[in-house]
Order: sequence, then C-alpha cells, then structure tokens
Amino acid sequence: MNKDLLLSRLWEQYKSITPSAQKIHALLEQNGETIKNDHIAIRTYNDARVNISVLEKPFVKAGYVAKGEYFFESKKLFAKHYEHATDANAPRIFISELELEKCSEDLQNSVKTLLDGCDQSVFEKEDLVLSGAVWNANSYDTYVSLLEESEYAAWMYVYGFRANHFTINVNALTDFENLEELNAYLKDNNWKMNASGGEIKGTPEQLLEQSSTLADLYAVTFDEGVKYIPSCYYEFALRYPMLNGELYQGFIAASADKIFESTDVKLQRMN
Ligand code: OOG
Ligand code: NI
Repeated sequence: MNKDLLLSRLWEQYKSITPSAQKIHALLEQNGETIKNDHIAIRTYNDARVNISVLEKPFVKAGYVAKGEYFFESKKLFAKHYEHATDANAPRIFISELELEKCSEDLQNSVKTLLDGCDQSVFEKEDLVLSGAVWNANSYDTYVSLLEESEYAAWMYVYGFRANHFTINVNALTDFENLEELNAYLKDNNWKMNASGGEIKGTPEQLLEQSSTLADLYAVTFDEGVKYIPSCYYEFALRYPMLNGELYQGFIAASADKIFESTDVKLQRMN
C-alpha cells in the first residue's frame, strides 16, 4: 500500500469512531484553514506477533524511517517515531507498545489468550494496522479487569490496530497564533480538552507544544450489553525552530505521557 492510500484509509477508519475529529476538521476548513497532519499514532502489545517491529512494516515499506525512541516507565510503554525519508510534508508516525513482561501475570495471560485465539495468519496481513481488534473483544468483564491495571491495555483490547489519533499541524493554521488561541476556540465550541498535566503540554523551550481533546465515547457492544468506551481523540501540535532554523521533529516523553491519557476512562470521570 502506498503512503497516501495507507494514511487515507487510517483517516477514514479513525473518523468513523471519532466524530469530534471529523467535526473539528470540518469546522476549521469552513473557516478557510487547510489542514495538515503533524503525526498519527498507533498502539500495540509487545508480543512478538504484533510488536512495533510488526506494526512498523507498512510504514517502512511506504518510505518511513525510524528516528526517536521513548520510554514511559510508570505506564510500562515503549515508543518509536518515524519520519518519511523523502516527503517532508508526510505526517510523522508514533508507534507505542505495552511492555507485557512488566505487567501482572493475569494481564500477560489475558493478552496471550487473545492472541493465541486468533487465526495466526492475521498477524502477517499487510493491512494488520487497519484491522482493529482482530481477537474476540466481546467481554466487558475482561475490559474492566484490564482497565484496573492499564488503561492502555484495556483500550487496545477494544479498539486494536488503527490510528489512535491524528494531529493537526498548528504551524500550518493561519487564524491561530498559538495553542492557547486554538484551545480557547475549541472550548468555546464545547469540546472538552485533556487537562492532565495542564491543557498545554511542553514549552517553547522544549520546541514542541501539544494539546488534545478528550476521546469521544463510542457505543461498544459486549456480551454484557452496550457500554460507552473512550475511542479516539484529536491532537494539536505546534513546533518551534531549533538553533539551525529547522523545526524540531521529535516528541517529548513527559508530554506524551500525559497525551496518552486522552483515552483514559479516569479522565472522562473527572470531567
Ligand atoms: C500516543 C500518545 C503520545 C504524542 O504526540 O506525544 C503522543 C497515544 O495516545 O497512543 O501521541
Ligand atoms: Ni500524538
């Protein structure tokens, strides 16, 4: 799959469960903005069948190259980011994985059971990254038990392989000077922002400022009935130039740590 097809399929899949992103995108376009994506993010478990090395494949094939690496100790996550080798306008890709060996035995067993229960050929498919939950994610009880230990593990159980968020490149907007202005506009239009660690993560000195909406609540049908589960969120990123005049290209682990929480049930409850 070429880069444009891969990215447009990820966008279609993402917006189908993230009506907020679709509406914010349309609203900004109505105001005359041209939307560019700063990056998109993918989540996974670090089991060898589906770890970062597996999920990165379609992106590497489409011309992406691995750049930065990030560790999130308390969340037991590891992540890498990718930049396109030749197209400077292509969004960066951020792929994270849950470090299963650091999790409880119960969680490890749950994830292993899920993966063992799949037709193993699904993990070889070129469009695995677009396949959502390839296992039977029909138990609310399993969701809740994963949630008690890891919001990330529980989110992955329900939503699986897909873009977890798209990110608007705020440098490319014409009507908003900074994230404060954009956040104020979004809040005026009744969107809820992720306030964990402050609405704006990062500083101009760190060369990257980010904010994000709280994930939409999506109706998921479990064996136990329909439940509203946080799906995906929209992020906004403003980059600053380095000493050589080029914009900073990487991510900031301390900020990312809080951005992950945009899908947390815990944050929805505080709202
Ligand atoms: C990724 C969170 C981190 C960023 O821009 O720092 C991130 C996720 O929620 O999967 O996207
Ligand atoms: Ni992000």
